[in-house]
Amino acid sequence: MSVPEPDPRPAASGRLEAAVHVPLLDALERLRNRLVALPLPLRVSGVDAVRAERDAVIAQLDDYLLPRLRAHNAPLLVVVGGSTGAGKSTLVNSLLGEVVSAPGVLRPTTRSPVLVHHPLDGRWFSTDRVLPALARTSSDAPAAPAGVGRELRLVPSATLPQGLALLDAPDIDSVDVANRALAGELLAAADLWLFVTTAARYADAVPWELLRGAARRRARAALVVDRVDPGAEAVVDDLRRMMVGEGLGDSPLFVVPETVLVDGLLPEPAVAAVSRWLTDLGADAAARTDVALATRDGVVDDLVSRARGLAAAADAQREADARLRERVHSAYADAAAHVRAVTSDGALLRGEVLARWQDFVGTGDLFRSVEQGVGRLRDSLTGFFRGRPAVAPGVETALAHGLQAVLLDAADEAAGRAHAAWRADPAGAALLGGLELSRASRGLRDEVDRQVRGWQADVLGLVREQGADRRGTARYLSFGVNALGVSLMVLAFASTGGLTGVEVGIAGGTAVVAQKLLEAVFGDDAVRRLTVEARERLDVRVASLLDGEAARFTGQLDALGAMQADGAPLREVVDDVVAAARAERAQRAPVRPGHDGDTRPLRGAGTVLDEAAPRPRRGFWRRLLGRDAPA
Ligand SMILES: Nc1nc2c(ncn2[C@@H]2O[C@H](COP(=O)(O)OP(=O)(O)OP(=O)(O)O)[C@@H](O)[C@H]2O)c(=O)[nH]1
Ligand SMILES: [Mg+2]
Repeated sequence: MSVPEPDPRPAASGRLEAAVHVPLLDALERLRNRLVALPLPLRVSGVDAVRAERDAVIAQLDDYLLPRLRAHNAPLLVVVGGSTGAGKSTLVNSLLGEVVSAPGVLRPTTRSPVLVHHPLDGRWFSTDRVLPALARTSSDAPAAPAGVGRELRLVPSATLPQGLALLDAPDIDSVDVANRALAGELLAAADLWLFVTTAARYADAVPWELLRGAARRRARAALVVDRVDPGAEAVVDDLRRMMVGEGLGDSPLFVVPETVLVDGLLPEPAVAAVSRWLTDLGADAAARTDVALATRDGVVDDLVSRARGLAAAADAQREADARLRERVHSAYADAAAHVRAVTSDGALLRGEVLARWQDFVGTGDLFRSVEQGVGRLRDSLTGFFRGRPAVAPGVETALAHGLQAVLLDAADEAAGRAHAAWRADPAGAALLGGLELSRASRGLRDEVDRQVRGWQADVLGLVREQGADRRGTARYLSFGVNALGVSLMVLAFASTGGLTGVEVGIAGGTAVVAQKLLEAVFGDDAVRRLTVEARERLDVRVASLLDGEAARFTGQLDALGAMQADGAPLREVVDDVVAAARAERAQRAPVRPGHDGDTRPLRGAGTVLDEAAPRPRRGFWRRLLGRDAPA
């Protein structure tokens, strides 16, 4: 794909901006379309996880990445997340100095996320630009503790610097599944995580699973450990060790001591460090952009590898489809081969058929004539048939019954095998429910009947056609089309690969008489050709019967369309994303230090920002941005 020149939109006022990068946006939009259309219909093992992963990747694109790429200079979204009751809502309220999100003793308290933004930033969040799946409410009153989920409450607050928004999320380890899922979505939409835990719960498994995920994709995060009793430094040290061990050694860690709440709020000094840090961030557009870009890059890289995994899952769907089809194909191909064998090696010419054939042609004289040569046979045949009924209904019926039984057995056997193979395969087993596929279809007996009669009519037709120019000959007339037709049927059941049973030494006298009879009328060459033709007509009808039976299985796959699943086009788009992301990173303006924007302090941050001169960044902030880090 040719990558169009990016739209650089030079950064205004000399500061770094996350300019809209058209090729990257375009590639990610195409990635989204591909993912939405990705067929994952078969229940191959692990497909639930794959489907959830596809949804999560799409959500990450919709909730976070595409909105960020479509609009540069959007406020930085800081999502406050963590365990239930860790004090997230209390922290947000305390930072703002007012109760915007109802804290509570009933767990989980926060169900509807609360997004606090500067009044001038409201428009960034009132549209469905970010988190489009959440309905907006904007009541000024704190939400009822057990408010309805799936909505985002917007609260303007001039306490917050412009360019920075705080989102109080539901708990990540909720007993409430919907709450937990929503918390995950919100964290995925964050530019920055403010992760709240407590001295009692900092080692819990669920939060660490999320934090590890954040570290893996280099999402920016800061941790707050709440309710730390005096003298509990060991807890803080242990947490710091865990952070280093899990790849979050560069993330700031804030310690909030255990204190008595005043009007539900933490006292100012307790939140001063967090507050200062956020205020700094709000005041520094370049730093905000830095954080936003770092998280965005991590998400792009993460999506690239996840999309590759989904491409592999699409291939696995197609492979499963092919595997299931192959099982059906092999069961029915074996059935067809079995029918072909049984209907050509003379096996059908025993028992009832033989008895009826002998009723018809008799024994003794005719067989002796065969041994004595064709000339004698012709004479005896002519004599033999003269005065006999021109029909041979017994043989025809016995042949029909024999053929029907063979076909029904073969169809049952194939259905049983295909069914068993599918049942042993999770992707196949899921398709069998409610369908009666373990045996031949109910209507098959009638259909077999129809086809067998059809074939017998075909054979009579062949004889009639062949006899057309000999219609006048005495022999044709004396034997009659039925006797010749039945003889051709008999011969067809003792012939394979263009050779008659007589030539390959099977089927004994039954077929020999039939063959001699036909040769006496039509000649050797014509009989050979007629036999091949009769066999082919039979094979075609058998194939169509068995195809119809197999289609009961393959039709299930056709309906799902996993055959079209293909990871290749998705991988192509992923490659485009990689190329566009590389181009976008290469043309970024160098990071320029400096402050601008809203410099009003958050509550508790006053003492520091009241200084006239720009204050050097805190050590943890440098670490957060990865600057001044030891090589
Ligand atoms: N003493 C004291 N109580 C606190 C502190 N932080 C929170 N609390 C109380 O702990 C309880 C839970 O606090 P919330 O702020 O609702 O916790 P949350 O993390 O928002 O909880 P969910 O919304 O359920 O996830 C409330 O009763 C708070 O008043 C603190 O630092 N000190
Ligand atoms: Mg809460």
